[in-house]
Amino acid sequence: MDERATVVAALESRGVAPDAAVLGITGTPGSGKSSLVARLTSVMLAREPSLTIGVVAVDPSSHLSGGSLLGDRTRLRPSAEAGRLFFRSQASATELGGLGPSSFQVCRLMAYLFDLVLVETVGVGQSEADIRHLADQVYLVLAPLGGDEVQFLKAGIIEVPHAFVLNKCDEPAAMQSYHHLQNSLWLARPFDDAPVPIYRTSAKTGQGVDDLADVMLGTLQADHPGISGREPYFFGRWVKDEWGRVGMGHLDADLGGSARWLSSAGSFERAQQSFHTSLLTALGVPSR
Ligand SMILES: Nc1nc2c(ncn2[C@@H]2O[C@H](COP(=O)(O)OP(=O)(O)OP(=O)(O)O)[C@@H](O)[C@H]2O)c(=O)[nH]1
Ligand SMILES: [Mg+2]
Repeated sequence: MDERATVVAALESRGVAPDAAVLGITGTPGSGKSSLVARLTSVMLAREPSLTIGVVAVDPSSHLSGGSLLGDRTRLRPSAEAGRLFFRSQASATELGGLGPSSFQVCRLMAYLFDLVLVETVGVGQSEADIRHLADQVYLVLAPLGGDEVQFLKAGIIEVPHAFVLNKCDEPAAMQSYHHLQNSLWLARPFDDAPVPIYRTSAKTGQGVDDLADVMLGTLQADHPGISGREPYFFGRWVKDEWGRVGMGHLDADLGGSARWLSSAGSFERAQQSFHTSLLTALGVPSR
């Protein structure tokens, strides 16, 4: 077992269950996701004295901007917040910054350790639709007049978020972009029961950040399905990445699919280990 599996096993043996709410913060490069996350976490930790938050940035550039930005802010924070915020930057699994099975495993481990997990990803294409398989709520961050609405319409990703955040509202073009976005959504998502919320924020001035922090804290109270329910999808992704079509065929035809295999194995890590053996056996390769 690797270290991560050892930690999960230790937590499970103490009866700890992964119960965090997971929120996805996605959006175009430079729209202010990391700055916003820094502000939001600061407000949330101040409001809720016992709250703990884990942040994962799955982002090719986060080591340049987001990571150092949050790191700097974390160092400057008052000691009351010390130990309640954890930041982890993760190289993306794909060139486009999409999520992979290892992002899932990092989030799952964090879900054992924190009350709230925030996942920052760059949303540039269809691969980003993966975030909805990981997060209970997805927020898409846009900057004024980026033309992002059109880009997201084309990529089909406009259907993914539960809410939009128009950041950089301190900029003069913000109002025009807000109306543009409202109109695009009306056209692009005609089947929504209620209009999808658009929050207006400025990570620079702090405008609108308190309101958005309240909305996010509300998710902690609401029912969230829990990270375990997301295992079958990411187990399937792992099999596909590691073993391709042969692996998927074995998983579906011989083992009854991800959910069944996971429940018979008892944990994600054990399912991975025994899948390896099972596939080699099915292929007639003697195990060492
Ligand atoms: N005017 C203004 N600038 C902002 C705001 N939020 C972020 N910025 C600036 O925008 C730039 C990008 O901010 P980041 O927070 O790194 O954006 P990001 O979306 O995390 O960027 P990547 O992770 O590289 O995709 C930085 O120069 C920020 O200072 C805002 O609300 N208003
Ligand atoms: Mg960032």
